[in-house]
Amino acid sequence: MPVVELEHPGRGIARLRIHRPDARNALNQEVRQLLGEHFAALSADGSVRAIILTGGDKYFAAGADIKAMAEAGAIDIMLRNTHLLWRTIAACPKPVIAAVNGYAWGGGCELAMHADMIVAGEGASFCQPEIKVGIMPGAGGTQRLTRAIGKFAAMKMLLTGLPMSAREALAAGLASEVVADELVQARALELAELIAAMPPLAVMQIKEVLLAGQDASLDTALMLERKAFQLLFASRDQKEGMQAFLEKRKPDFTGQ
Ligand code: DAK
Repeated sequence: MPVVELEHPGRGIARLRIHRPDARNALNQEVRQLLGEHFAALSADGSVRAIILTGGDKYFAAGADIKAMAEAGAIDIMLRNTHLLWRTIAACPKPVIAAVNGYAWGGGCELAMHADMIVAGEGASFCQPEIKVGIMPGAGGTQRLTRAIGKFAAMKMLLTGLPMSAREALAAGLASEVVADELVQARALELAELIAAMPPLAVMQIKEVLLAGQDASLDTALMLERKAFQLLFASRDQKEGMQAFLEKRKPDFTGQ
């Protein structure tokens, strides 16, 4: 089995599953490379409407592979250019749902934060323990985490390396939903199916505007929203959605 497996659990849905159970799904260069390649391909695949990112039923990912970093020098790390692989995930225009069981630690927590929604199992935990091995987060842990849960909660996680339970993560805003461990995959799939049935252009515009707007001034962000809103009136799906409502029938969205 490859260390990242691509599955198609439903129409218009792709699921990427990290599979390195002996290393608690730690992210080595092969995993990152494959994630990057899959995300690039799925981003360009018009038939894909939602992506589930998971580590399966036991572990999401316990961070970057420490064995592959322990002896590395600064230039080795720089030349690995892993930010280019992460960037492919961040740039994915399709909605991404992280289905998290077990550890989402270090780079695993950063990976989950690249998703647009996080469905966590009761037993999941989120942690940025890099400080305990002498480093700090390098794939968004200081920035995406702070944007998600605010300065004081983020500082606590980053400076102490203490884990956050799934329930705490939900309360803090780091998870979208918490469900029983055995329901994580089913719930993620259910949400992906809901989104896959939505008009794809509206889905993409919402994701793009929300993410771009987070780092813009409110005025600029509201303008982005307004422009995207106006643009959607050029879509067939807007006509179909509103017509279907008026005719009291189910809309048939085509992505045009
Ligand atoms: N790396 C490598 N191997 C790992 C690992 C990891 N992060 N986590 C677990 N393993 C391996 C263990 O070494 C062990 O291997 P064997 O001894 O069997 O060969 C096996 O998985 C099982 O681990 P445990 O026996 O420890 O399992 P437990 O269930 O008892 O504990 C644990 C699970 C997750 C609590 C524990 O394994 C643990 O604390 N793991 C380390 C967690 C950690 O510190 N994670 C942060 C790593 S640093 C970058 C961007 C980002 C990053 C780096 C660069 N760039 C842009 C350049 C991110 C850095 C990090 O994530």
